[in-house]
Amino acid sequence: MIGKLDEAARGALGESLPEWRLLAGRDAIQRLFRFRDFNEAWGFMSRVALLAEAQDHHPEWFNVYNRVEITLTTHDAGGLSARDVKLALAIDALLG
Ligand code: H2B
Repeated sequence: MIGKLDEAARGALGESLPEWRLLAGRDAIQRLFRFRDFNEAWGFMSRVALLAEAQDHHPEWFNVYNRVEITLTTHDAGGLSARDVKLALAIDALLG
């Protein structure tokens, strides 16, 4: 069973994942992505889907045309865990 992030790891989030914000009201991080069009957004989502399968860790997400909103939390832990940080870093790395 994976545990939740400790205080030190939470404190480091602002530096390692500056584009992600902590959600109010739930233990999760979220980032909004905006692309040129749906084709680019869907291409990105396809790459994130492959990452998610490879890591066996899956996003909550919402897409409208060129916008993708990704929320990460660990359902097995009931909140943020190292799995969310790992996936968020890999998602950021997709964007170069
Ligand atoms: N994704 C997320 N975001 N949280 C989880 O707890 C989780 C997951 N658990 N993907 C995984 C799959 C688990 O259900 C499987 C059985 O490994």
